Amino acid sequence: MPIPRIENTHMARRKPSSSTPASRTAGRAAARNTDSGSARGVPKGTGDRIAERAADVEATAEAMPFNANKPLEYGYDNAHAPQEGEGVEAPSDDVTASSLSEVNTSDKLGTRAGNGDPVAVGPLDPVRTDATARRMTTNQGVPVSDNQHSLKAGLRGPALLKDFILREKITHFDHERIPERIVHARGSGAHGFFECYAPLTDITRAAPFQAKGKITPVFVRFSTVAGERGSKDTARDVRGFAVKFYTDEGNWDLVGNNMPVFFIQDAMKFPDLVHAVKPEPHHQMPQAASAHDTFWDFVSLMPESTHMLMWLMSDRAIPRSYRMMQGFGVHTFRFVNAQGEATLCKFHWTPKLGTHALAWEEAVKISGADPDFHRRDLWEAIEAGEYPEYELGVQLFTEEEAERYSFDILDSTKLIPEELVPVQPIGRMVLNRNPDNFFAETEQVAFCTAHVIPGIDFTNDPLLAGRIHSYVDTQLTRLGGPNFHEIPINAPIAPVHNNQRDGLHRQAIHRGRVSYEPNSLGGGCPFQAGSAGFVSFPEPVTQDELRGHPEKFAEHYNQATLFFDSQSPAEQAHIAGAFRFELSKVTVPAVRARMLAGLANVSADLAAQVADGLGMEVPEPLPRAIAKVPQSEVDASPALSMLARPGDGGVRSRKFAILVADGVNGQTVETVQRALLDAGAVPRLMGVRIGPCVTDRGDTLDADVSLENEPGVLFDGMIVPDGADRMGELRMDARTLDYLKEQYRHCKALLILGDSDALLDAARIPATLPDGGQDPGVVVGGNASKAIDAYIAAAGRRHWERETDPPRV
Ligand code: HDE
Repeated sequence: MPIPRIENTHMARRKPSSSTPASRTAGRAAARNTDSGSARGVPKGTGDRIAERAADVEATAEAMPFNANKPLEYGYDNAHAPQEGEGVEAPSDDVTASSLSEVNTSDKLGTRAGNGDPVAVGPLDPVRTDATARRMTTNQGVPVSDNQHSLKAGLRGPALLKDFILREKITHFDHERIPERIVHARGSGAHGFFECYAPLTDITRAAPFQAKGKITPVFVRFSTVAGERGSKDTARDVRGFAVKFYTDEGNWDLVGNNMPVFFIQDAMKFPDLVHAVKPEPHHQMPQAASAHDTFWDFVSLMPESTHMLMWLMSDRAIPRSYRMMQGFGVHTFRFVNAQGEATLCKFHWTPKLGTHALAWEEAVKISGADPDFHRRDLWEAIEAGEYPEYELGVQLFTEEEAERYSFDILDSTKLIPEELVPVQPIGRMVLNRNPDNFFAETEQVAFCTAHVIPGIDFTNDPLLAGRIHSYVDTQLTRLGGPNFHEIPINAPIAPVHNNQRDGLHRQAIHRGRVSYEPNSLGGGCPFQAGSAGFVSFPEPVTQDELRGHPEKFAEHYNQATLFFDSQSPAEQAHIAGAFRFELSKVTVPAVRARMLAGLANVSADLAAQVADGLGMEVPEPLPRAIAKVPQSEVDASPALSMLARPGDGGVRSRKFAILVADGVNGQTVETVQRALLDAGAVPRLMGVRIGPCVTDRGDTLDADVSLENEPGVLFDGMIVPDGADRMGELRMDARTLDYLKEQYRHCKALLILGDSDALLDAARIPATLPDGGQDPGVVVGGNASKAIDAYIAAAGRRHWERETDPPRV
């Protein structure tokens, strides 16, 4: 068959050329070349698009006869006042276009491009996809006729290599996983917003803090540190608390933790720390746990980690929920105002629901029953409209004040006691939307301490310096190249324009030929922003190049002692118990002894308790690295106790199990359920198995969880309604008593109604505290509606005062 001839419609419609002087014709003809041009440029008004464009390019370039900013690039004063770049508007779109043929549009090309922002910049709508009412296709958009069978030569014949549909599907599947984060691999994320309480213009020009009520979108990722991506949520560990602010002036990442200090003082030691805490390299054990030889060997040789160890062994390391833990920026940062004046600053997030913890034994059991405990909790709360909320506070201080402190504010193993510098609330963050897709958002989000915006700057904290390098570096491998900023979750809502080009997975298609600056062919664009851009705080550098730390860094124990002494008796007991547990898992006695010698510098009492629990003597305290220990500013900091922040949530969004079986008092269940729902709690009916059970009224209740599928550790409290006598099934099930005992042992509130109090006796649960007082967390009531009120008042917290070591129940 002959090849069809395509008619050239443009040529067909071309006008006959007018009578133009020969020199002009030469100029126009030259404008058609891409390799050489006329000496005189091309005149306007010829009506020829190529020539018109050449004339416009010439006019644009001519508008910048020289680089006016050049003289301003030199000298001390100019360095402090960067100039805005020069830019001229091109007379036509053709000037900055890549080609004139861009007028030829199609379904693929869309319209003729303007100088728009890359597609991922701005709201996520353009990249969110949905297959509702759509047919299935390959990645090339080819409709798939059959998604059940591979292509074969005959029904019983061999599969064929040319089955490109099967091969595409399998190949993509083979590459679904990407490298996990080297630390903080396990995490959960959510979208939300930050709202500013009042303008902070006198201390910072940072965009989120410029007006009362100003809203900035955020994405938050909470994480554990040591475990792998699929590890349990309730490990004893530090929690990551990373917030990406999508501000008008670009992305700001506040990549913090739920503890205000860190193990080490210098980034140089980070790989050593992480190697020590991760599963040991020879056998890859233990997973998501610090309770092993290498971790304690390392930290016992690094006395600066002692303060952080106190936090790690405290209840902070086993939060009840991501919604119930604080967050901290850890390092000292700098706020900078429009005049270039700086104020030193520490960031604090405080949860509205207060700070609450699990019991250690409970955390261990939860990790078996529901390794996704914190992920599920966050997801369910947001789906239910119980939006987690945190207040952002700052400690503000000057360089001069900092110099007077007994510790160095560049040392990340130290905090600034709130009694010394109060925390001032500046805004709130609300998490009100779950991600659409875990991988696309929570896994691919790339936080980075180097992502700062005008108004926020670094200090010389040597730990922070290493982080500023590390986060971008790690994304290059994890997200496969330098364009990870274009992944939709990472793209800012502020426009992005620069001359960076190409690289793996580039998404933006840049128009035009200009990818350098200065230029006149692109009208000088994009031009530098000058003082409207990010201007680094001009901190003077005066000392020799060297490796070392200032003397104040050598004091390692004052704040560890401050932390321990500021805890409630129950929290202190938990710290001692945690050290005992972790060190009992160490197999080398010398490491244990070294750690005990370190603890002897923190608290004689703590060291004695831990030593006793390990069957050891307290050794001589470790020698100190500093000859003269500076006097601390405060002896006690009540703000360091979790109990100082009960929050205002009560039982809101907490889960309660109401035990039901045939014969249960239907009226009581109804009353209790209603009261809990009214208080914002999540009541669930727990039966021996899921499904219907018949109440004493003859109506039917539907148990949605069972003793088997949701162990009691997953609930914040338990209620046994009236009717135990009749509920033979429950009485006969040994797990009922186990559950009651566990609830009691983990210091949760119990409500036992009517004749069900016999179960308390059977479980040998006392109604009195060890000191003989009434236990407010064991409510044994007659009248259900009164009793549930008393119960709700008691059930928003743990009743640690009931604890004994070892447990009596
Ligand atoms: Fe990180 N840290 N870190 N870190 N960190 C990472 O970045 C690093 C440190 C923190 O949810 C990595 O993208 C160094 C302190 C959080 O995606 C990596 C040093 C604090 C997250 C990295 C530190 C943190 C990370 C691994 C010492 C609290 C998770 C993957 C100099 C203030 C962010 C990644 C998320 C993640 C390096 C110490 C918090 C390797 C070198 C101190 C919350 O770049």
